[in-house]
Amino acid sequence: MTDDTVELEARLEEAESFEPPESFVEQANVSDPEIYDEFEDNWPECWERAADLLDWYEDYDTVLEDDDAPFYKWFTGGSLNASYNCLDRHLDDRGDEVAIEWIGELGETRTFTYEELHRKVNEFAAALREMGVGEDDVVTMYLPMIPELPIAMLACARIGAPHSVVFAGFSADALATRMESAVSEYLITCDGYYRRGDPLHHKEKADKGVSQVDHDVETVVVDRLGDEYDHPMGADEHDYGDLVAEQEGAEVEPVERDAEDMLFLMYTSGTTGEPKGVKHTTAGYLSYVSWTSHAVLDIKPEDTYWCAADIGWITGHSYIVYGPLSLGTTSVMYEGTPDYPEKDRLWEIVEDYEVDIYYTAPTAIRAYMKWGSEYPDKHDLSSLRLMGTVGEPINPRAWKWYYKHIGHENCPIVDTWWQTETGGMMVTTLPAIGTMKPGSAGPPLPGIDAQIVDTQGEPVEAGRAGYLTVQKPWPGMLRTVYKNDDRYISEYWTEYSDPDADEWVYFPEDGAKLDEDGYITVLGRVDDVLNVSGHRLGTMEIESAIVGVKGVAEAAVVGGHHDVKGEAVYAYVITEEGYEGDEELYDRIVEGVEDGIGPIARPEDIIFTPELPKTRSGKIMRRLLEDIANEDELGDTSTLRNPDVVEDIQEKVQKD
Ligand code: 6R9
Repeated sequence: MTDDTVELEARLEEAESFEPPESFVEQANVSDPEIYDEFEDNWPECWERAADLLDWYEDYDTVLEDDDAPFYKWFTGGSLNASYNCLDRHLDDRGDEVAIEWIGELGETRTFTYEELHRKVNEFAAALREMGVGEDDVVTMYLPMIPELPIAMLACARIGAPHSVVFAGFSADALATRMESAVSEYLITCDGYYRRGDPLHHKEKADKGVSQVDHDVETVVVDRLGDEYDHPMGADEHDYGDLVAEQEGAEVEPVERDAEDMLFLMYTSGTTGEPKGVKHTTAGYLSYVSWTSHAVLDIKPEDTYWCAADIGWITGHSYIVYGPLSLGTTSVMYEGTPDYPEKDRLWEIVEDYEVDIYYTAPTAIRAYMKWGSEYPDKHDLSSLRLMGTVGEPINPRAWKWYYKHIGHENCPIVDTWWQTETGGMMVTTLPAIGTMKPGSAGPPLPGIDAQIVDTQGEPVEAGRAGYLTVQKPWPGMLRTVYKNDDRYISEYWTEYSDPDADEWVYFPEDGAKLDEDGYITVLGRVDDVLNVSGHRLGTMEIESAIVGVKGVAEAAVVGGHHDVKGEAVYAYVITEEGYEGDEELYDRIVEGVEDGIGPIARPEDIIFTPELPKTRSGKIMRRLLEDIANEDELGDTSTLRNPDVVEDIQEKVQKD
């Protein structure tokens, strides 16, 4: 290193805040700081700005209906179709422009112009109709990152059938639970896919899942592996290729959907064992993701934009599929892993496709940082204009590394806090307006009334930590937990709301800190949800998978700090009489978790213990177990019923 670079490095290390470059501000979609006041002074009508980004069949009469709060309704009286907004309306001006650039695991590529994507979506929509899929029938998709996934989603949207996408890495059991809960009678899956060059036989998992569903299921199977895997087909199964071939050239008129009609369901983890079916609607969700794609991601139709998430999670729904396509841009979809075949794969893609905007998770950035800057340094990344992060808190060191080695100190970074339930981004700087502070997401977006409160619900002072809340509704919000309005209220609208006074406060179950500029640093979940590599996992779900393993009497799962994953799963297990905490049981527990949830929930370590630390009232002290996993100083153990067990466990952890 020269003296200059040492000095630069030191300056970057010390800097607490960064301003967006002038060149960025000049071209930004939103650059007037007045926007915050405009939204506040004109709330809720300010949200017309989001609705105006869409094409409507019927204009809405009312922006927000709050008579039945917290069952809010947005843009009522209006009607539209999401597939029309993401495809048809772009055909005249942008039909020949690329909608999806797909890059496969093995290096193969598929490019879909808006015209082509429109055709594929129409053909599959026609095929679904032919199969009998009607409006409001929930169609489950259990597909990896292949183009047929967004095609199927948009085909469903076209005929008004809500989709429920289940992450391909989830297990057969997880698929079955979700299909059962949504009473979903249709499944779109595939024979398999590649991971690091090796074929995975995905259909075996799908078959196992379907066999556990109580009702009949009709399945469509996409052939991804070709001759590599000759999968057997059952009587209720259709080959995707055959179905669409029969519909060649078919056109399906987009169904006019009411603003509040369901667009999709997405299952996510909560405090209790059962995943929640988060319901999103057509107008509120689509307008909100279009607006945030425009205002925060600064997407323009001529951009090449890349969100490196999986469509199986909300980030991919909102910011690979619906937001970017609604704005008519080019969205990159990458099937592979970041380090296959080499650790510079992503940067090669940025260079080759001249990617303008890149959006990823902190866990990925921490991995790149670990691999070293020589990989991005090999490539010309000067096409990048803006970068983003999502999914978990980003530590300032990773932020600065991203800023320097990927953005070359020339790209603003948006650290976007949001959730499956919020539909789209809620707390982040606007890239051309806000000063960036590494580690702090920023102020709430215009029109979003996010406040940090204490246990009494009173706003905290600057410098203090408390609980993040949202005090006014917003268009992208979930409408309910599917078929479970009670759970919607109890999960989100209980802690800080006052139903008697008709005051409703949304509680996302995150802790946060406020600074003197009103910036919010999100600290993480305050419920029993873990954030492993940006993925939300319920400790109860993992515990119930472990307790299902023969030989396990009791289990407690906690999160421990992990340099790359952020959090990792630690399981404390008590064995049943006659069983030993040996390697064999260890392996069966790992298998149990993989079967119950999926490899993403695999424990980092399993600690066998004769007892779990419990309070006098019999509650497991998870905080204590977390401290042990992190090898932190232990807090107060005086309320324990069985204080000795702590030492035993500590010894075991250290020994391992
Ligand atoms: C979009 C998504 C939501 C949870 C959320 C919070 C954490 C997301 C964050 C962040 C700190 C950020 N989270 N973004 N924490 N800073 N920028 O990730 O949705 O899978 O539902 O997870 O992720 O804890 O409550 P989801």
